[in-house]
Amino acid sequence: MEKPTTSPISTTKHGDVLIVLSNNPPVNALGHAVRHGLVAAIEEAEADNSVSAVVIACEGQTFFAGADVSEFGTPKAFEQPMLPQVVDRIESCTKPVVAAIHGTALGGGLEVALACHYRVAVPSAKLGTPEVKLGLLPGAGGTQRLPRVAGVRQALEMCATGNPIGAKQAFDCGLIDRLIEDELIPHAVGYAEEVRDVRPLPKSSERQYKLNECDPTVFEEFRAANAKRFRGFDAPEANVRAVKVACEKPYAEGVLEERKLFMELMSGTQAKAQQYFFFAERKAAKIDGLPEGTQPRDIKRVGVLGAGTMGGGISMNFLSAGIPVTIVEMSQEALDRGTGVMLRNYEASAAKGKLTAEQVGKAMGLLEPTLDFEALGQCDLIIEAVYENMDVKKEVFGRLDKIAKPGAILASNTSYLNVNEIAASISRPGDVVGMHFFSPANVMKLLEVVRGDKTEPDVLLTAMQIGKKIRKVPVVAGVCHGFIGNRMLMPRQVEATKLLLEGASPQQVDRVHVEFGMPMGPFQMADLAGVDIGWHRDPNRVENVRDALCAIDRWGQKKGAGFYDYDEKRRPSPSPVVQQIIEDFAEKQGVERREISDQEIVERTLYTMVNEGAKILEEGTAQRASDIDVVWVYGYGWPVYRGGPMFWADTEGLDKIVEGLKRQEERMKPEFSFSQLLLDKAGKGERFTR
Ligand code: 3H9
Repeated sequence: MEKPTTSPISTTKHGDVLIVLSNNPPVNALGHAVRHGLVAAIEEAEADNSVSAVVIACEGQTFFAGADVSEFGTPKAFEQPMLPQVVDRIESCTKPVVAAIHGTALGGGLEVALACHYRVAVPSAKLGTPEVKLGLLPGAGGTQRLPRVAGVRQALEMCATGNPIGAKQAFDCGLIDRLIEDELIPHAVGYAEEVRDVRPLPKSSERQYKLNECDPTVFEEFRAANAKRFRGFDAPEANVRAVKVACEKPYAEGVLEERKLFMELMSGTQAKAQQYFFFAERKAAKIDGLPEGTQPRDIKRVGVLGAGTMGGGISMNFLSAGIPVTIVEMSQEALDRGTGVMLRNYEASAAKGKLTAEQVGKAMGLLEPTLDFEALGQCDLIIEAVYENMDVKKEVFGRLDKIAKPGAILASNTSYLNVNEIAASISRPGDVVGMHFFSPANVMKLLEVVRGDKTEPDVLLTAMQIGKKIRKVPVVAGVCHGFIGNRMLMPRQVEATKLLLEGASPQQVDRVHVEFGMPMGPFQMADLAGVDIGWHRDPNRVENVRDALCAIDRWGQKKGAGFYDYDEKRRPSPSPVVQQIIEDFAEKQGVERREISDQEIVERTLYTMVNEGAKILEEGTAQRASDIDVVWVYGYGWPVYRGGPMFWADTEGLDKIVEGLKRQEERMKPEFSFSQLLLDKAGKGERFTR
């Protein structure tokens, strides 16, 4: 095994305990040098007669957060020692090894801890196996050791969902041997001294009793309970199978099976997509062209204008993050209704055990509901969530201009409108930015931060940073109709509607999208959001299928009818009425109806989105292709195992996308036109993403 020139692993002796310390910022990922250093440290402990126990700990913000994902797909990942060898070497150490955990012990990090003979942790630590979120499974014995230590049910939950557990829960299930309130390393050394003479050494791989306790029906139950959540994904099922193997075969065979499943996943497209997305999400936080030294503005209080569904949801994000909110409405009734909904939402979370009553009280205690517009004058960031109309927005911004304090950031939650035009209507355009939340705003992770031509760099930076603070995934977008997400929705909607006239049914179009992995298709989405959104509200003016549906009150789920019929439990069924409306329109417009293939639906509704994404990219409306993918995964439920529309296009091959679009070009005119960037990249055999 080749020795790295400098090692992130250092060792020091405290009495007869060897402290092995990793210093590999930012998250102590288990790259080659760390793996090498860990094995060398164990060899050192074995060779030194004055050492009788070992403590493995990390410097910085966290215990090992897993394998180094940036090594995946490179020769570095295969450099000896690989992680399975490292963990085996730790477990086979003839002297007791104690893992001292703070921050997050994740993935390979938890596998290192599991290979240690004992684990101690601070109460704030989190432990998990998030590999499934990267399209993988724990590949260094984790699926075999975890059920033996924490129990099968717990291991199944952790491996297949990837969600971490807190140290307290880890202690309760036996994953942690002792919780340490303060000064982790000295106490871990104390613990090592207590256990130094205990023999035989407790090895996770040799434990059996928790496996014997396992009820074999647990696997089927778990699969059934999570079927919807895991739909389309390869990795959760592979995790379930690997944990099941632990119950069925001896450890040595189990790890071989685990390795096989790991390699299968690793070589598949889903893992590549999910690993790409891991970095895409983190890259999205970076702002291109930000002048060096730009500092964010201080946000102590946020103002929200409008207590409707959007305003209430937006407010909850800040309250949950401990930031006081002043919320303004025009009537007491609307204000009471809005704050009532917020409270009920919080209480519903508490009922599910996601929050304590105390946390609900604390969040609501930070809310100042008022009818006094001028109260917004004390806020550092004001977000308007009023009616989506340019005149209304300008009027509101004009009023804010008069009362907002100097330096306050004025944000619009508009989902389509021109932020430059709004900014130009007031005396401080540099303070204006778009903050486009997605509905339900307290749940959806995406935040499009719209950078106007005049938006000051520190305003943009503040909006991005506060977005992260309220646990959103903020993405910078430029000004255009619909920004990144809604703009790409438009060509999809246009073609989906045309396809209905040409012979497809709403259910066929929706099925193709659901089979692709989307949570729902365009017509299911229209029914859910409201077919009447953006409708002109004149039942006598019927120019298209949507107008016809709205005119007869088929506004979607809320009316029990839209593109589909709904029963009292909101279960959809195809509607003969809608079918007739479609056929009548086709006849009126002289559209010849024909059989539509699923492939045509893919080409006209999904390939067109890629084309629009490429336009967004070439105009600079998105900073990078991966930002578009982040928008679509977090804002619209694009299946993460396909990476996002731009990554998916790369996977398909851009030449194939262009070919498909060319096939459909005539039918898609006049609305459709090619993105030059797409044509160029396809011509040169290039990709959008790396
Ligand atoms: C695994 O372990 C497989 C094994 O079972 C089997 C192997 C054979 N690698 O998220 P942040 C970077 S799979 C490389 O913003 P936070 C990240 O890109 C692994 N780099 O911080 C970012 O870089 P930059 C299983 C990593 O405080 C910086 O660190 N483990 C890794 O919000 C800061 O990250 C996981 O999936 C990594 N593993 O959150 C854990 N992790 O500054 C993944 C992070 O250049 N990591 N980086 O943009 C996390 O969940 C979070 O990073 C963590 C910190 C909670 C640790």
